[in-house]
Amino acid sequence: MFRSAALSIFLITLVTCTSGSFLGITAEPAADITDCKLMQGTILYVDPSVTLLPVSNISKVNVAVADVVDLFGFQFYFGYDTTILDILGVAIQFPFEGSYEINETGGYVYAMGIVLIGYPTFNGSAPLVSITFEAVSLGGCKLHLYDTNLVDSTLNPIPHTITDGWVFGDVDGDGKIEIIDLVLVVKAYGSYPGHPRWNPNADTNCDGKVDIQDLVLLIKHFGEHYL
Ligand SMILES: [Ca+2]
Ligand SMILES: [Ca+2]
Repeated sequence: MFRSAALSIFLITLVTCTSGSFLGITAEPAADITDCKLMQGTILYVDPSVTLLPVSNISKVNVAVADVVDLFGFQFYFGYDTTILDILGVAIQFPFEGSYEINETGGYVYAMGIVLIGYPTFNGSAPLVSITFEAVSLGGCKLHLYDTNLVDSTLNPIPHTITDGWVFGDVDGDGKIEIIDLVLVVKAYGSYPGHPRWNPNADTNCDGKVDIQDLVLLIKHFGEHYL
């Protein structure tokens, strides 16, 4: 009963702290990984930022917070491509409790939590929620955090930066990152959706274009085997 009351207060606060609806809660604009390394302050991020995952394999990422002070509660949406990933499980991490929804139609996981009754608000860095998934088809997929909210013990929003993650297999799906994958990226280099040379599997960082960043990602993991 006590916990339900606390959850209700948290939800009401999230609504009143924003000018929009509950689903319209906004946060700081997302920054890329390079920017985040240069920034100070609280970060909500996908850890690890890159997950290499061949088809039919299972992996897990955490949605984690870094350098937070007086964290009482959180909520976020975790968007993903349902044609590439199947969400298998979601777990709110200690010392938080909460709830979640896996919405395959909308292509997102929604999660919220508050500190367990009897525990102090949280300071520091820790995973908030773990999300387990299986790759069901070849390709890359951004793990996009949006409509995020962190609140402190006075139920005021905590400013924070967001860092997304992404998942990819290798370009040709044989479980190895080798020269043929680089060749496929080169063949699709400069392309985008609708372009005659577009190959979505070559867009390893899922930003809608095949460019130097896709090559760099492959080179970074060159020689790795997954099967
Ligand atoms: Ca390959
Ligand atoms: Ca790309």
